[in-house]
Amino acid sequence: MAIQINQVGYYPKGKKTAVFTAGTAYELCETGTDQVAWKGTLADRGLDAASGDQVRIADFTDFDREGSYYFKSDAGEVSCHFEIRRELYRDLKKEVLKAFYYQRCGCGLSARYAGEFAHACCHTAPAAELEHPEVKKDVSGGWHDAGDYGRYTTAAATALAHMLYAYLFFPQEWEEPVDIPESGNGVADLLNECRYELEWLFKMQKEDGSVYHKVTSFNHANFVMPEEDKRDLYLFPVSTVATADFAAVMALSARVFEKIDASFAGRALQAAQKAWEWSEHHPDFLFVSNPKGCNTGEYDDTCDTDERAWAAAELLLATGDQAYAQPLAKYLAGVSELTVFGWSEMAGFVGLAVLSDTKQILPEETGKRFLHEFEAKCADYEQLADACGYEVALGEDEYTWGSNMTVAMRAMLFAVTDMRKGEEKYRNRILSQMDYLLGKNAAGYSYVTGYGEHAFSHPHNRPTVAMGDKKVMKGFVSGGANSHPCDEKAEWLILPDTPPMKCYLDIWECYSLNEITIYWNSPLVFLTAYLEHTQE
Ligand code: G3I
Ligand code: 9MR
Ligand code: ZN
Repeated sequence: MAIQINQVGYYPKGKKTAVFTAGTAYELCETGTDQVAWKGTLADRGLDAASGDQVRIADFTDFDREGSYYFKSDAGEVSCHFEIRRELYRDLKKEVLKAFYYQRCGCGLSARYAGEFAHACCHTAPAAELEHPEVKKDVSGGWHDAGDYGRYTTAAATALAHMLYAYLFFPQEWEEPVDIPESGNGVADLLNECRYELEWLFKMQKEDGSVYHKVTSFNHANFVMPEEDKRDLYLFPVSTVATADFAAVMALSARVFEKIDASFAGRALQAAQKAWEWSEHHPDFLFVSNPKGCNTGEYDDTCDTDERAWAAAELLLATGDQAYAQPLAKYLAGVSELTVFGWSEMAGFVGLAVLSDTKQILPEETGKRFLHEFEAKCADYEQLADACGYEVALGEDEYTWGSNMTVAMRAMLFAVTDMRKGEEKYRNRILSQMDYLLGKNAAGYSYVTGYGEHAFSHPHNRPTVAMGDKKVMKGFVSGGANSHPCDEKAEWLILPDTPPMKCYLDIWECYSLNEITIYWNSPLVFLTAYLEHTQE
């Protein structure tokens, strides 16, 4: 394929571009009638390093008539079909959220809600502490992290944060039900789904306030349905990152649920404070690597200052108690990267806390520092995107495991900066990042299952594989291109000089390219809500 587009489509208003790798002129044709609705010449961008492609751009921003279309080029190429319409991401927004329901652990998925992907109840046996196996605990519930069946605290906190802030900022976007068992209970399904995870997260806290880093089997399950995975479950040692994350996300939940369910909010705040107390009594970084032979996700980290800062900020907002201001300042002083919203670097969430601080409880200088950093980093990413033929804000050396999340996080950064600045250029940058994720990339795939004519459909996902790798649930985001593949199949199939953006295969065995995970979906929960909310 030589014409790469956002396979879902484009909003009528806002930037619209497509990438051609051959030809000099293009026509935009109406699906069905084949009539030419718009035409233009291609702007030659030359050789693009990240993709190795000769890139020519069709800029059809000025064409704003709603409908279904496809492109033709004078080189004889034809593109996938796509739409131009308002409410472009209304469906996608619901589906990327529904994906979390499919990840639920500790319950059965009924045919009523999961259709052909229904399955029986899984992973309900008590888990044993790895270091003291005689200590057993019920930690059932929550979401399977990814294509594996592990449940990891820091990954959970990350996904929850993207989702809970998406509710705090855009509550109106979550009025439509997504068809989960709780739908219709008077609470937004986004919060219903988050609560399913939060109820599990409570169980991950020990009596003393600290929080286990993860609960997994010692080795990953075979490619069986979750209910057939009977391996023993282990609670891995507590870590300071997990405990601070827990404090932060529970305090955030207390704020979000305050007016919805005061008693749940109270429980969350109490748990957050208990985790905070433990953290403050354990100032040294604590994280225990996987013991020999264990291959489940590590979510290794080297610094907990960003997590502690986020916890302080959220506790300050949840309680209004200025006692948290001093630790907030102390931890923030030790953080250099303020613009990332991922599972290892989290200080960006302090910036989201700042944005949600309508009563101006947080120190003014904290707000100023974040706004300044956000703007400055956006300027860097604008340059990166301009340097790339596909207009994605990713450096050539940044196509690593989960590169799609890096793209989505940068789009989030543009979004939150736009919330403060209200400049059209930011919105256009977000649109371009979405374009990349939904097909305007050199691999030619939409990286969301079920969205786009050429969407990836063989995720590294145990239930999908166990069901025969024939049908796939909609709304899951792939990790994406990775120029340092580290699974056997991809190492074998990706040739050494493949350009980074093309280091992708829609093959289920390739877990370092094509797995799915909760915190690659959750940024799209945020972004679709943002874009729907701000559309003209
Ligand atoms: O940041 C470095 C960069 O400096 C370096 O040049 C580059 C070269 O390899 O690597 C970059 O780090 C990579 C990091 O992800 C950030 O992208 C590591 O190599 C890479 O190994 C690491 O991958 C993580 C992977 O686990 C292995 O630890 C992914 O981020 C993370 O999303 C993934 O998470 C897994 C869980 O362990 C288990 N459950 C599924 C989940 C998703 O695949
Ligand atoms: O399937 C596992 C995937 O979900 C994880 O992200 C990945 C990293 O923890 O590990 C995968 O499991 C592989 C294991 O690490 C090594 N042997 C092959 C396993 C899958 O085929
Ligand atoms: Zn399970």
